[in-house]
Amino acid sequence: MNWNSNLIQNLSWSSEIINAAGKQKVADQIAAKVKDGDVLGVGSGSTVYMALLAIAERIRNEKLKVLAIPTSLEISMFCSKLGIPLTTLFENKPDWLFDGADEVDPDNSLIKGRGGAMFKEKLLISSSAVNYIIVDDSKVVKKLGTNFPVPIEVFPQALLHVEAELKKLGANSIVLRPAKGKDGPIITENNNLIFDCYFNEIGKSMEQDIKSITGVIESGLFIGYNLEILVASND
Ligand code: ABF
Repeated sequence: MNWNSNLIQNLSWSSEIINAAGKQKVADQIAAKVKDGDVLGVGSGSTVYMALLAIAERIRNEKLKVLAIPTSLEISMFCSKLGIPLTTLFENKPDWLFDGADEVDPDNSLIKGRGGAMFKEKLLISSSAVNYIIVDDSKVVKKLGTNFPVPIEVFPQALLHVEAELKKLGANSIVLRPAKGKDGPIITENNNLIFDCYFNEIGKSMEQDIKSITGVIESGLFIGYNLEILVASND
């Protein structure tokens, strides 16, 4: 391996989050798809982490050469911990990608971004020809916005402007996402803020309507993307 220090080796993921049988099933399905030489787009979240564990085992056992393009700093560090070499969009394009989601509707539209990494997640999904979304059945909903708000990454100085424009689009609840375990808002990897929004209705044009507001970096709405959804039950 490499010079990987204990700082990275000691990273772990809370077992409460990953303790779902469905997530393990889809994680294993993803690991089985990996081929020697693949460049993988790697999303974020605990299901992705479980898939990385299974992929790392195949890499070790079968001496596969695989490169990963991660969507978050957290996942970059986990790849390093697991001995999965990293690359970037400067050098490579993903052959295929896997990522989690918070909600999946009957049209395969998604809400993502609970980890705040939706900008990079969307960039990688847009850069990859084949995209697998891996979820357990608790994520399947009839209508987007049932259990999760739509996260929206906002340039800090645009906060009030974006809030006013979101209200015009029918946002009925807009919360500035708080930092975990300390005062103040959460700051994204791109040094922006996040609104979590509920809307009266999420129509087909909502992703584009939100994106067209000056000051919006990206939203966690994924409508009409080329995605293959892998769902497994928790039974
Ligand atoms: C990322 O991780 C996010 O877009 C999504 O919000 C979250 C899903 O996490 P988990 O797999 O832990 O449920 O994919």
